[in-house]
Amino acid sequence: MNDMTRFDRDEAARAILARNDRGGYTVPTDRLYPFQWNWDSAFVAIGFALFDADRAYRELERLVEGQWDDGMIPHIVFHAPSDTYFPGPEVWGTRHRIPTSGITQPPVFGMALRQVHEAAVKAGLPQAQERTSALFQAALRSHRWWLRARDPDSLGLVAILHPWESGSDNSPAWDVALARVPTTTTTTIRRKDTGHVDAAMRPRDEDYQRFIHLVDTYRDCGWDPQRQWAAAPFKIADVQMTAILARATADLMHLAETFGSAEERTELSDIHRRLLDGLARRWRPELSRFVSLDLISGEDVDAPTQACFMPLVALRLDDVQRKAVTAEIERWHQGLIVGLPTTPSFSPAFEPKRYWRGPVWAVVNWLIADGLRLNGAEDLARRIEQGTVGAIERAGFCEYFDPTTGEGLGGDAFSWTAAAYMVLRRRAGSSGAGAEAP
Ligand code: 9WN
Repeated sequence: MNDMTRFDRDEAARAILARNDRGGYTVPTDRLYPFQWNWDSAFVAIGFALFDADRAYRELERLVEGQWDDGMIPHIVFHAPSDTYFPGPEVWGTRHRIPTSGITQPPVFGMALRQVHEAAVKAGLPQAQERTSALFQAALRSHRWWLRARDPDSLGLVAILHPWESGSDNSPAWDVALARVPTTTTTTIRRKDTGHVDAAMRPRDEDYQRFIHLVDTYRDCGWDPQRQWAAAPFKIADVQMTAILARATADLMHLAETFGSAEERTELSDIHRRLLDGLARRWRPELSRFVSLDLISGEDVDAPTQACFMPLVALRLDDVQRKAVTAEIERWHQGLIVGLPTTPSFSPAFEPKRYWRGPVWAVVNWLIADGLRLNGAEDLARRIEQGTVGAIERAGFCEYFDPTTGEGLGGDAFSWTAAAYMVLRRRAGSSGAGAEAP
């Protein structure tokens, strides 16, 4: 992509979204991920909002077709059959109107809705009010589900019951907890991912055995949230998930000024307060980061991963915390070509090419930069954005990047990387071309 102008690259990013369009929803990439994924679609909607607010709404509306009656928005909606992905709908065995998975993913949805709404109003799109209003109600029902199903003890932290819910599937953050999950499965595992990309860039077979053991366990609970909560052998109150939920709640509070009732505004403020308090308690000054809580062992999750900085998207840090976090993020970048790595190179768990154990993801940098900017660390935010844009300009719209070499890895022509490029290039201000992350 090095000989392309920024205009050409923007066109290339739009072309990827067009190529991955399957009829109002966007697959993350062809074949490797042939369905609609929850948080991918939310990021993609924000990308669409830059040039086509109607299509941005469609992305969210199609995702909501998969929303369960209890409010959960599943992590995959299987709109049309495909045999290039495992596990497909037959493994999940859920009973929604259309086939879906039975778990969820980070609720970027509320963040996206606010941005799509603002873009639609700016563009004078007809029916923007009605469309936002319907999606606002869907988001509100999903946030209620989160608090009810995933914080039943009112910790102010929401829990994941499966690593796939985190979106950071094989992160070292789950190593200790996942080791307790048996590798036995009743489902036959037929991995397809390693037929599309190098197995060295993917989770290991043992990870998949545990992932599928969890799916088997929850399917045996009939996907009932209370039974799953009681049976879960993996249960982590996750600071990344909680932070995204808290931030999305703040965005819904903003929309609620127009689209919510007085009761709904109060309800959202209460949810927001509860989540901010929960997150604030997870700060560990001796580590300069936030830590998740393993609800089965009662222990802190002390593995350093990108999740530890995600609370910045929701919390206003005090001066001491801000200085500590920015110094820590700078340390994570040292010696690397592209930041922010999902696991720092000083960690024994660091693997620069293996999925969530080191590689850089454009959407993670997008959120972290957003959180840094919210907390007044404008310069570092811009450098992360420029570094990400530069990496995409050098290596293409790949799924993720090796932080030590900048090499593009995983699937290519990736939807959320295309969306991230368009958004970050505008936010970073000057061209990212050739720019290195800090
Ligand atoms: C399982 C689609 C998704 C992302 C996740 C990423 C990966 C799926 C997989 O791909 O997960 O959900 O099969 O590996 O980890 O964040 O949403 O891009």
